[in-house]
Amino acid sequence: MISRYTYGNCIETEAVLKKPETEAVPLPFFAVDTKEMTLTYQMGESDRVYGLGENLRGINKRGWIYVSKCTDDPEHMEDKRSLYAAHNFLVVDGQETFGVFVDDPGILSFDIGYTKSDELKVKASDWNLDVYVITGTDVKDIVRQFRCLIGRSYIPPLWAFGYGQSRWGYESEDDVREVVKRYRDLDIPLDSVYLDIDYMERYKDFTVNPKTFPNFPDFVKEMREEHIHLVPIIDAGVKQEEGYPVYEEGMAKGYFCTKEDGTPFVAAVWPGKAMFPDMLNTGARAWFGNQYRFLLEQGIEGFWNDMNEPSIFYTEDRLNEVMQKLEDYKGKNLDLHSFFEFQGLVSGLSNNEEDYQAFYHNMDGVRIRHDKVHNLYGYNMTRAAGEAFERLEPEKRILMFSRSSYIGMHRYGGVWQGDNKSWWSHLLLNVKMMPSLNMCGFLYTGADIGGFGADTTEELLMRWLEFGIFTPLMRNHSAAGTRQQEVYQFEKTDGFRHVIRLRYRLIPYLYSEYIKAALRDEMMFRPLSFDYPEDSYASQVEDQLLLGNELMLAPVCEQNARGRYVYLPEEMKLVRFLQDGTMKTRICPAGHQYIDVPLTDVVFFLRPDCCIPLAKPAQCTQEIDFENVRLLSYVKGNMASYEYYHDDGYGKDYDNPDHISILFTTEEG
Ligand code: MIG
Repeated sequence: MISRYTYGNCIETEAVLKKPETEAVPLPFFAVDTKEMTLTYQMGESDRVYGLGENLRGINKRGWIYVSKCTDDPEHMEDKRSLYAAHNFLVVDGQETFGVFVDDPGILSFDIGYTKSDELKVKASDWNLDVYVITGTDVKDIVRQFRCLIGRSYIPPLWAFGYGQSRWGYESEDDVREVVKRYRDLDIPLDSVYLDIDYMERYKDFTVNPKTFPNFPDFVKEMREEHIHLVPIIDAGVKQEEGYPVYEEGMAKGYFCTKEDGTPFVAAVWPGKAMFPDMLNTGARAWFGNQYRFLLEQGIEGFWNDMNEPSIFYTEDRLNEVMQKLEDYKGKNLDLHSFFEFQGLVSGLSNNEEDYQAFYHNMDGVRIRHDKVHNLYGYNMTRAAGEAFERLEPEKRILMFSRSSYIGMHRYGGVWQGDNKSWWSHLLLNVKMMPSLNMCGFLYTGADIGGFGADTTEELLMRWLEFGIFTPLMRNHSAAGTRQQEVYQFEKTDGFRHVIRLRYRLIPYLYSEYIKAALRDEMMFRPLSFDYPEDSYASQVEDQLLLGNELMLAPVCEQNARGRYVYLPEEMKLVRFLQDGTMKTRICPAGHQYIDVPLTDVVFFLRPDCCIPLAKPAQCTQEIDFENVRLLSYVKGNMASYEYYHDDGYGKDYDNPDHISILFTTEEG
């Protein structure tokens, strides 16, 4: 059951499409303090708290304070409180079990046992909220109801399940050709190459550098013939430059955000001085969305939206102010206090709170200061694109994922998990974020495999791929200036080939699981406790996941580890794929087991009476044979069965029952 409670005058976020009537009765579970602007729940000693989508720390969120404030901060350290998204949905599971979604586009904090260990306190910065409280038979049921409330998750094209190579720094056609060639020469499958900001002309959105990509449509075609999709990046800020049509048109139509006095709000980002399209304005959104046509018409079928928190390097106004103040320091003897102030002046230029209070949106006639709706910006940039794709390419699925997001955006695209680092702890963070993102509707997701910032290692990349072959978005991406991270940069490529090939064998299963999860409002990745609620140990497991109804994953996330302890809530079949092409299986009893996982082995667990389809190896998604699959099964009773979803991978006829077939077997395989 879902009940809605409204406080103040809510700003419409469109996270929820069909809103239930507002309840008059007091909010259940929580004590409400309208002065403090808080909702407080008294947690039982062993209550667990799940959710918050893209965020730091555990699967169980208890024990920390989180802030919903979309932020471009590439230091994903344990002590941070926010990442790029605001996903205000939680499920408390324990003495009482319920879900809560706080629909508020402003800054919110979730103190989950941080100040007081038994208190869950949600604090708003404005008292205009819609609060949804959801009860149900169990956690999975509550999540399902929530997902139904917020609408069906985005479905990407099939090719987006292939492996993608990316790097900030591919500058030209030849750079891209080289990547493809190296993969093809090594017989390692690949479906896409990502174009980072370097493909543009001086970082101008919807331009292609004519010097480095002299004939872009032909190049896109050449790549398509190689079964490669190019996926360009789009940044939120539009370069301020006379004669640049996107800028001029946006100015003429009044589609950019402005300062209080109506003059342009200018922020510096990659293109230099730039304007932010008013993504919260219907007209501006349609206009910005239409710009994607420039690339669609050249054969592009996928995009990633970046810098849409929106990220600000500095604003013109603040820079002038700071420059002025720096003048004052000239020739002065700085005492410690003024030294730190001096230092802070420059470092405080980026993503400055005050800058977010200095510009305005025109929300279809209502003028709203940006900070009140901050968390909706990236969502609406991606929505602009998604709505445009429906108009421009109604028959086709277009790949779209974003860095910043809010619940509601999950209907238009996926998310990648932002600028992580080549750290073992960030591989684990990737694992932990999968289920919480799924809870909030984000199914198409993955992290930068190998890590974005910092130098990766061959071993980290290998272990990350061994997990990444299960995530819908499987992309190796890294920052300019870091160690080259394409798999062919390393000494032993046979292991990489083996692991990435296995991804392609698993795609029929992964794709089927993805679509079923989207169509049925289910989670593709779940914490163990969601399926084994009676098992008190399962609720403590933070480094294993269930995938679909069939698999359990237990990734190795430690340097030099050649195995790990795995907790099995029940007897399962261990499946091991070795680099020599063989597969080995054995039945593992319930309980704690030490499992050997040599560096290039892929290991997962199959649940009783389950089977999954496994395709023959393929070099790209187009070559996968979805019909002639073998079944990998664990028959404990009489039979193992699987509900197999399979369609053409491109059309939108999702609900056609012909796409479902039941596979079953009575034999071990
Ligand atoms: O300020 O476009 O998260 O994936 O490579 C950095 C360059 C801007 C941040 C993205 C990252 C991308 C990078 N971008």
